[in-house]
Amino acid sequence: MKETECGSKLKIGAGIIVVMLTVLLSGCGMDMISHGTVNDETDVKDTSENLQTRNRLISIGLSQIGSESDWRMASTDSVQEALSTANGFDLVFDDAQQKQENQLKAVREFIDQGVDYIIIDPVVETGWDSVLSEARDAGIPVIVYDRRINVEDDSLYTCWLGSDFELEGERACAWLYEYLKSRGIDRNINIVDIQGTLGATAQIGRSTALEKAVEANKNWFLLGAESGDFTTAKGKEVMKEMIERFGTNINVVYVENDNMAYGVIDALESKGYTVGEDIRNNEIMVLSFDATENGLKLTMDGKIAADTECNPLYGPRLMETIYALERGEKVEKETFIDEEQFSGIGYIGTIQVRNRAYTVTHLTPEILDKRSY
Ligand code: GYE
Repeated sequence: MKETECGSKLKIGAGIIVVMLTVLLSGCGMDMISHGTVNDETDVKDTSENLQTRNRLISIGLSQIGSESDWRMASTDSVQEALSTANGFDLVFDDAQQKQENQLKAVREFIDQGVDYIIIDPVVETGWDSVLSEARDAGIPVIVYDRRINVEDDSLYTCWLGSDFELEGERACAWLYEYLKSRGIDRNINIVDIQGTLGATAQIGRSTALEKAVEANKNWFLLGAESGDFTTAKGKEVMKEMIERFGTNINVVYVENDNMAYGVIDALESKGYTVGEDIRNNEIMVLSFDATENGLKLTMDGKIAADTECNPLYGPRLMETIYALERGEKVEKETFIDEEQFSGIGYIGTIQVRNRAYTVTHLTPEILDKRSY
């Protein structure tokens, strides 16, 4: 055997030992998996037998949406780092370039390869029934994360981990409400919505929250809503159209992710508008989602008035979920992630959503420094 081959075999061997030990020893690990810990001797024995039968890397086929945003890149880094050989995984990663047809093709390839698990971040919610039935016929469990799928039969997937996107939207709207109240601004507020990819859970939740808030606040008006597909370039293009249509009537731009917010700010500034909180003096307020490092820099500068976090770090969560399944444990069907909200200007300490107070983090250079994506 050549030395390099031998080295890589050794590494894989070490990986298997690491995963077996980790699976055996980690009964509780992640905060979000609040169920099914190994809690009696029988469980431990079952687990060890189960793992001995596997005795190799766990093969995973993961279908990622694309690389449309900073959020997405951070999410990809996170899953690739966690689902590594050293952690006991053999990961086949597929980037679908934002196209569902590519995702369906990738999943069918994973089924042909006979992977142990299929993981999907679905670009849109609908259209998954047939391919997931095929995965079920092949006996391959499917884990969904971030965005959701909408299928007739929920038992077609094992579990979903992700954000409450409508809650994110409600928090953004509640922040706007509190801001206007605290500044005594009671004039009409004209809003445009730069939406994410239509049919994606993140878009549906964030747009729905805005529509409901406009319904509930009699002096808020939604002038227009259009998709910028979560990208900077499309966000800029759509904002230019909105400026043509509504010009100085716009008070607030509700942008459904940070990358589109970069494009929106660029479009506004290049047309001579001032982006900021001072609505009374014709500044245009931008609200955004994700709270990536670049988004938070703009929030520090006051160009994004409030940035509502969406957490992209799914790697460790997916890893723990698979370890739990390998131990033969039941996992929660749905698991939500806790998220924050940031603002650098017009400090609002708390907002009320769904009869609960949420803290708004006042952004400081120290917080920004710690942001890793
Ligand atoms: O907000 C956006 C990304 O699905 C939550 O997709 C995700 C969204 C995120 O491209 O930046």
